[in-house]
Amino acid sequence: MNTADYISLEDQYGAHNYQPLDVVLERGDGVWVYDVDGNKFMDCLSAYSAVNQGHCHPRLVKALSEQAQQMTLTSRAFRNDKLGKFYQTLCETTGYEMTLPMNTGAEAVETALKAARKWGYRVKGVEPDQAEIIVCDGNFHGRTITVVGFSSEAQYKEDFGPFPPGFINIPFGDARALEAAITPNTVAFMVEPIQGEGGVIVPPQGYLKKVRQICDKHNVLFMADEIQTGLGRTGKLFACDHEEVRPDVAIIGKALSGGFYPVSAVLASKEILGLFRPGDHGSTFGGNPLGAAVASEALTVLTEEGLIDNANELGEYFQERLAEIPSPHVKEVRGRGLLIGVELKPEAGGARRFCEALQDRGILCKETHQTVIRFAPPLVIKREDVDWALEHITEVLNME
Ligand code: IF1
Repeated sequence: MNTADYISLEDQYGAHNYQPLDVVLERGDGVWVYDVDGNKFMDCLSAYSAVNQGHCHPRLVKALSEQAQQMTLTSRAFRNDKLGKFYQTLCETTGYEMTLPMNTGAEAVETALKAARKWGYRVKGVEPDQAEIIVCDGNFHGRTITVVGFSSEAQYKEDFGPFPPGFINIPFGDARALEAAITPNTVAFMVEPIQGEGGVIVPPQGYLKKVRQICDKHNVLFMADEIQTGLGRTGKLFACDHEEVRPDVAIIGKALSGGFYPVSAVLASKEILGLFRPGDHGSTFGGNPLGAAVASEALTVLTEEGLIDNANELGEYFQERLAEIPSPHVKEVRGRGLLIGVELKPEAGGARRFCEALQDRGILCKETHQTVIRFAPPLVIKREDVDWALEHITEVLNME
């Protein structure tokens, strides 16, 4: 079978809810991936920041395969011997008191929304069914009906309504709009510290600090969706750490398992997560021993191997060097750590053709919002890899 055969199989039997680049990958190692025709590429997407630890990290391969031979799933009807240790590692690494594990990012977001509403009714004293949660335009928090219901992207919602009420949208990066939108029924504000899908949008300096103050003043929970920005991607454990701000609720996923297995989690205080009673919430797979074993190891790898500092150092270097590239097409280079967006001018003819040209030169990345090329390699990347990529990126950004 060659690339075309694999693609036609997918096209015949699978729903066409994606338009991937025509590359069929079969193997990965660190920042490198290999396709079925024997081509080698640098992965500059990292599965949307899920493989921060690099493809097939040996310690994660070991953790996964050892645990797979021991036990994979118990359900939460019984306890397992990996869950407590995972909780402890997660809480000690992040400094939160409690956690609630799920699988995908969208599930963790739903869990956080439920937690916020419960807190609103039980602690803040909001009347039943009146809770309001404020979110931002340009958000991306997942694909469930509740979550797409407050998306500002028409395509994400079209044909999927009706949607649950109780969500209010405000502009991203605008602290005044937040304060103006708060009512006595507001229980939470949920925000991405840097909007990923929105086009790698970094809010104005001091925004998150102001959000913290406003939420404190009005007794509203500050909930950060760190699913994409968290776990080292931006050069700190959390993107909120850049402003030395601690949200009441942090939502993580993706790199929590190093891309081996879907593991997500909500992190918060006992005041918030302690409100859940048996039967309130759950998941067949959430907190399973396979996920717990892999996630414990994935967190340890991040900290022990210095990947967060590497993201900080090489992210800054990568971004600076990208900004120096003389190119007729580039409007702006922005981002934090190894979450970098290169926005092209409207007349550049869209980012997709640049991604395809990069693919031809051995670099895989994905456009977002038609005009932004996102560079987000695994955090194990080395300086020489960045230099290699920059040579090719320079050529591509100078094509006709
Ligand atoms: C797809 C984007 C990235 C996320 C944030 C929650 C979730 C995501 C901040 C949901 C997921 C993914 C999903 C993937 C594409 C991707 C994405 F381009 F759509 F925006 F990363 F940039 N919060 N993001 O970024 O997590 O349920 O998927 O585990 O194709 O939908 P999930």
